[in-house]
Amino acid sequence: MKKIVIIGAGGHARSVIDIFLQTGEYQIAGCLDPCYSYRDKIEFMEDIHIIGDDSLIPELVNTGIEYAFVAIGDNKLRCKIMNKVKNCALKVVSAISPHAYISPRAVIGAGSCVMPGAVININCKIGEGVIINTNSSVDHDCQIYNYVHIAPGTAISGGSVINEGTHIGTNASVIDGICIGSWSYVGAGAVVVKNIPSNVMAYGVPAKVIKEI
Ligand code: JB2
Repeated sequence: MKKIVIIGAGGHARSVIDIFLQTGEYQIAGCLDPCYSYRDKIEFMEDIHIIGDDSLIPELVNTGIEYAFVAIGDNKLRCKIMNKVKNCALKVVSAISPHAYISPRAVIGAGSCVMPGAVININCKIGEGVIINTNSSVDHDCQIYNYVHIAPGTAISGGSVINEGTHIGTNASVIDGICIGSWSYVGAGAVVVKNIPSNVMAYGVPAKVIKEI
């Protein structure tokens, strides 16, 4: 069976492992997490252990592990670690819940995860290292760039574009045809009815830019 390492051992890793255990496609060889440095082979969940920290990444291919998934919620950190993993011989895969709906005409990049209850509709392009979280929806013709996080319950309406690294908070709504810049942060429950630039924090109903970040 194909062996996979999970990078990170927090709440997000637990959710991603739950998907891999359901799909049965990979054997989980363990997790990498910095907390390994001060404890030994920690049991993380159900016979899955923390087997080391990120210094192990370059050596893993020599131990028969070919695949990796970076399961860290923080967009910047996920981007940084995914770039490190790509420079080694590990293949980055996606984690798609069997309880998500994904149009056969949508495209999903490597290292992205789609959680239970999520809907990705026709002609959507989802980049690499993206999180489409529980019960969120991305309607037709949207473009979601690399390292974006669409948090639980969020609705992105048709033809919208969310640029690299942006976080759309829990239960936010984005009307159709909106463009949100890169590395911005849209707060929980926001209702986005106008374009939002890059590197800002915006929230409220309707969403307003509060500050640059
Ligand atoms: O450089 C690192 C590193 N920095 C922190 N490399 C590796 N391999 N792991 C790192 N970590 C580890 O990520 C921490 O030691 C910790 O074990 C884990 C982060 O766990 P936490 O539960 O705090 O966050 P998360 O990223 O698993 O989940 C967040 O994002 C999800 C999408 C939370 O906000 C969740 O609520 C959310 N669902």
